[in-house]
Amino acid sequence: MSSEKTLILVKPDGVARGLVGEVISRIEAKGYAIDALRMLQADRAILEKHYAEHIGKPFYEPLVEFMMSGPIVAIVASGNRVIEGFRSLAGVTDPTVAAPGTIRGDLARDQGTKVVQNIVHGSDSIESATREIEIFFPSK
Ligand code: DAT
Ligand code: MG
Repeated sequence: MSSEKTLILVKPDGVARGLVGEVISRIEAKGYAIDALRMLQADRAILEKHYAEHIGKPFYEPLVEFMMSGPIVAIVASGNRVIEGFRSLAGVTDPTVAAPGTIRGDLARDQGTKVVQNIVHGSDSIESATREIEIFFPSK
């Protein structure tokens, strides 16, 4: 059985604060494999695809602007139930209430911005993971 894959992004706040290694360490410490990794400056076209589900929401434009504000790191991680497992490692969307012990709970807080800045993205389903991996790693 081929193992499940997920798309993880270290967002511009995570890269700017020097937390790339911390995020990778938590993925590896949990026991997931890093299959692919690249640093990039995302453009609007790639983000419109990635965040298509959020088009029209009040935080959509701030989200796209934030994600273009600096380099990001895209990671494909794999392992049984990695999609659910990484979402658990990341914690809930709002870092103020994300549980201590999670990436968002330990490393992020409300910055008073229009979009929540919360260090990482993780795919939320097998369908999302397949779609998102193709966006950031077109050959995989
Ligand atoms: P998640 O990243 O936990 O899957 P999401 O897909 O609902 O959350 O939203 C994508 C990102 O947009 C999220 O990480 C932070 C931001 N965001 C979500 N809901 C928001 C809101 N109500 N106000 C401001 N930013 C929001
Ligand atoms: Mg999401």
